[in-house]
Amino acid sequence: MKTGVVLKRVGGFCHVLVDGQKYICRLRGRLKLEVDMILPGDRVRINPEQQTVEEILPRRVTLTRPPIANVDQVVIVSSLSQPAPDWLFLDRLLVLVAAAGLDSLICFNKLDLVDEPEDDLYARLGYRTFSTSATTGEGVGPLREALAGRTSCLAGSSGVGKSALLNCIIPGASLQVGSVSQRLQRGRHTTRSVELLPLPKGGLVADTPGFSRLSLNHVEPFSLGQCFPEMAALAEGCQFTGCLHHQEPNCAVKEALDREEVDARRYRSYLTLLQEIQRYQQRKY
Ligand SMILES: Nc1nc2c(ncn2[C@@H]2O[C@H](COP(=O)(O)OP(=O)(O)O)[C@@H](O)[C@H]2O)c(=O)[nH]1
Ligand SMILES: [Mg+2]
Ligand SMILES: [Zn+2]
Repeated sequence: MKTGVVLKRVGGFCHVLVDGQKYICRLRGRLKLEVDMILPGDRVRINPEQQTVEEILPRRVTLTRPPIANVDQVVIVSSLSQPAPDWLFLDRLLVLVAAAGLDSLICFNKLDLVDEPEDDLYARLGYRTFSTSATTGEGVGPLREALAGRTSCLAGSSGVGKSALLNCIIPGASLQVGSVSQRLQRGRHTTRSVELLPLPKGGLVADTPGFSRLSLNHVEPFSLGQCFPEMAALAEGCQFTGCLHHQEPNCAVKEALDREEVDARRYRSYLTLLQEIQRYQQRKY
């Protein structure tokens, strides 16, 4: 018996990676009933001679959209140009990843298209950021290091260069890279099964169609502030416990905002997302 990790599931078969080697296994006996519950990233015990999955090991984390098990970190990819960065979308993804209890890495791609790199606000906020060009390969080394040995998935809008980056990181991955318009023509109903790709230095990564659960409806208003590190750090100084940093008096976040110590654009993102959550909660009751 050997322990491995499921890379993908095709019908009743699992592609399992064990010590760098791939096995295509069917499920044994009663496990057949559980085949639909197996996700890429699940750890399983296999019988290599029989090519059978004998046991599904307990799961640490489950992501539903994209459906992957045991993800450690999410790489949020944004492009510096073409398309221009969508900061609200980046902040929304950062909240989604934090609310899922996962680490986020931010990758600013298409560095070759800009003269000046962005002022790295996000690095100052404590996020791990990377500036890369999938075209020239610049900056891809540190990102490759950050993926080594961990299970990661990529998130971000279509066209920012997720597949191109993975082709750079994994020689021979040959993921389909396309222009934004080509993609739209292909239609939105194209479904791809999720697959984890083994990385050269160990670890796994999924080139997913992105985090498609983009609503924050499952996040509580107070937890939202906890997902903005600069606000979470100040919240203790607010007069009210559970302060939402919006209309409350003596709010340490708004005071810091007035002193320009909290970035105004980040605060606007926060308010936009807060109002979205609050509107949802009002409808619910
Ligand atoms: N100039 C430049 N173009 C890039 C870079 N990375 C990706 N692209 C282009 O951006 C488009 C979208 O890339 P793709 O990897 O398919 O994006 P995805 O939708 O996020 O997977 C393609 O035309 C790529 O050639 C980059 O670093 N620089
Ligand atoms: Mg892609
Ligand atoms: Zn406050």
